[in-house]
Amino acid sequence: MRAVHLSRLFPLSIVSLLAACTPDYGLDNLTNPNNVDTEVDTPVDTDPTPVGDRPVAVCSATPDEVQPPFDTNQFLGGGSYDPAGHPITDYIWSIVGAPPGSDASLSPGPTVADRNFQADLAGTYTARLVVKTDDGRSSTPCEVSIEAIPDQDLWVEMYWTYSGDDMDLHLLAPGATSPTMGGLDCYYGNRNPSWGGSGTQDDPALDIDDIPGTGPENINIGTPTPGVYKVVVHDYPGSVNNTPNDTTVNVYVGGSLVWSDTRSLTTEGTYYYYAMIDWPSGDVLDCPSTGC
Ligand SMILES: [Ca+2]
Ligand SMILES: [Ca+2]
Ligand SMILES: [Ca+2]
Repeated sequence: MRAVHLSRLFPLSIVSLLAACTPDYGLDNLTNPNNVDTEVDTPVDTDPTPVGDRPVAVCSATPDEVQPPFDTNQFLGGGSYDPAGHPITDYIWSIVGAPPGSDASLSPGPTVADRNFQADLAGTYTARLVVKTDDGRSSTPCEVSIEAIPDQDLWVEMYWTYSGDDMDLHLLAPGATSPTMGGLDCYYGNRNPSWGGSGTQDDPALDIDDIPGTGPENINIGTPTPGVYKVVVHDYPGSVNNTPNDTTVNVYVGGSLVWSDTRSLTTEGTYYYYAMIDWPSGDVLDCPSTGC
C-alpha cells in the first residue's frame, strides 16, 4: 500500500508546480494506432544543419485549460515557418508529458498542421512539435502545455493498470454504512442520485463506467453537503484479468489534488475502502481496505 498525502507534504501551490514538472514517462502507453504520429519519443534533433538555418516550429494550444474527461482542445502548428522560404511538409506532434495513468492521444486536427486532443485525467499535458521542410531540414522542438482542471468542488478520480478487470468507483454519502445501500451510494447502478437539499449542486454524478479499459471513472459533486463521504473501489467479479491490479484514487478539492493512493487489488468481488473525505474542511483520511 502506498499513500501519498500531498496536501500534508506541500502547500497546494507546490503540488501544482510538481504536477507541472511531471517527467516524461511511459510514452509507449500514450501511443495507439489512431495517433497521427508514429514518431513519439524518437530523437528529434538529429539534423546536422546549424540551428539558424533550420525551419522554426511555432506551437500553441487553444484552449490551454480544459475540464477532464470530455473537454477537447487543439494543438496548433500553423505558424511554423522556414526563414529560407521552403514549404513545411511535415508536422510531427507527440505527447511528451501527461499525468500517470493517462491514455489520451492525439488525433487529426482541422488542418495538417494541427492536432485534436482530449485530456482524460486531471493534470498537465505537454505536446511537442517538430516541423520539416521539403529539402529534409527539421526544426528544434516546440513544446506547449495545457492544464486539465476539475471545476467541481469535489472530484474523485479512479483508474487502474491492467484492462479486462472492470473496477468500479463508489462514493458513499454521509450516513451510508455499506456500498450499494439504497440511494446513498453513487456508482454505475446509481449514477446521479439526489443527495442533500432539493437542488442538484450537492448531488454526485458518475461520468463514466469503464468496463473493458483502465478507466478513468470520476464521481463529482459541485458543492457537497457537509458530512463525511467514503470512497470505495469494487473489483467487479467475473473479469478476464484476475492478477493483482494497481488501482489509483485521486481526490481533488477545489481543483487541486489533495490525496492520492495506489493499492494493489487482488480479489475479485471485493469492496476496497480507500478514503474518508470530510466536508467542508476537505480533509481526506486513509481508510483500511476492509472498512472505515
Ligand atoms: Ca474485476
Ligand atoms: Ca467499471
Ligand atoms: Ca440535492
